[in-house]
Amino acid sequence: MRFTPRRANDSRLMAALGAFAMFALTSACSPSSRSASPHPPIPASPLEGPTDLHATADTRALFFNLRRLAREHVLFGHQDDLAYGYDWIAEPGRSDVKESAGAYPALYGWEVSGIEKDAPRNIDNVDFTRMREWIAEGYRRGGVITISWHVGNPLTGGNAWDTTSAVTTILPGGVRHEQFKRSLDKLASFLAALRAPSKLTGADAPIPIIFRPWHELTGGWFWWGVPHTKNDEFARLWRFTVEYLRDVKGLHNLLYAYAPNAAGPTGVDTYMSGYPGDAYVDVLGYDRYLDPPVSAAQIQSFTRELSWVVRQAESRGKIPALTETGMTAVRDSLFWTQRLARIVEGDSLSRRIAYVMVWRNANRAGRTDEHFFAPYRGQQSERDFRRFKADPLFLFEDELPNMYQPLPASSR
Ligand code: BMA
Repeated sequence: MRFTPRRANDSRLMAALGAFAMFALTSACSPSSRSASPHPPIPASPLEGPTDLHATADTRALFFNLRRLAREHVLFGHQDDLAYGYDWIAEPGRSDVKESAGAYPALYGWEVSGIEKDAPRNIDNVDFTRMREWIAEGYRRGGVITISWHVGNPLTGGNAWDTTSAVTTILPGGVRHEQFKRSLDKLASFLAALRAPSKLTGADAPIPIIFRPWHELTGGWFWWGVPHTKNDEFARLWRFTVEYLRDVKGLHNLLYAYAPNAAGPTGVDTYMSGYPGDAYVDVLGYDRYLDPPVSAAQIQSFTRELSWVVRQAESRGKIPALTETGMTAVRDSLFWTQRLARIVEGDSLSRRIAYVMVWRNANRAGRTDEHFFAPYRGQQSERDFRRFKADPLFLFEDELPNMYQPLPASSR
């Protein structure tokens, strides 16, 4: 693992490096970090801000605002919210969340699978040029942007769900390493093109992005999942990805979200199995979905898992988040207040996640299944969703403070 300081004379950097090196030495070899016991060692001293010591001012402000706001509020997010909905596609201004709750989501999720193949549209048929416009639109209104990457299998050319082991081949020295760097080059070009007037200066600047690569690593359904890797290949892939985008491509508008899925009896048994180290992660995320009927026991276990993630994040100076959740087709008219809100508000720790994002509302045309995770106008949970919106814990876009306004050091 290589972490080359970019400014050797930065005493703050050297202090962080010293702490990190001490933590890395004490934990990298310890069985707990490798066997990923639910309570891995807590670092000597959390990094004090974003992992990128050269993050843009807007990106640094977003980091500190998310971490600070998490003590009192949870941003509500939705995937592909501006691009399409249950019964519309690419209609200006439309949003199923806005049309059912009365406001846009506070956080917008986008997916860039296909960018690595120079495709004009992503895996869900969203045009990349339009996506850049929608990302800028949400940012201009003050929203927060997060991006995932269901990148195709680099060895077989298959999709993300082709679980032919491939991580070894794209690491330095692997047969597809040069190809992988080209994929990262294309991703970097897209991310670098996400620009808008800075919320701070008004000058054209990169839009801060919470980048969530290699997600659901503790599951076996993606080729990058830890079950398809050996030793610390996943952590090495994560560190290479961060160092290449940051240090080679010069991207300083990214916060990196590490997002395992629920796995094992406690849900978080293997959470740290791919953990690359505190110097490479800004957000500790968690992906878990719900199927009806949701039992009280499921609500309680989900609350316990979120509390664990919050405790880990806060002890490391990171941002905790429920990075993907929801119930397919929301087949529960009280899902929002009686299930999701109950899970998040279940105890004093679980409610301190910074955001919760539900997955996309696939357009029903051409589908035989109902694949949506937020209500649309007239959907059975719409009324309950409005009650959820009224819950002061949860913030939609119309309730957001300026997430890009620098916080004084005293209140970070
Ligand atoms: C999955 C499903 C797929 C989609 C993929 C990437 O959860 O929604 O339909 O292609 O995410 O967005």
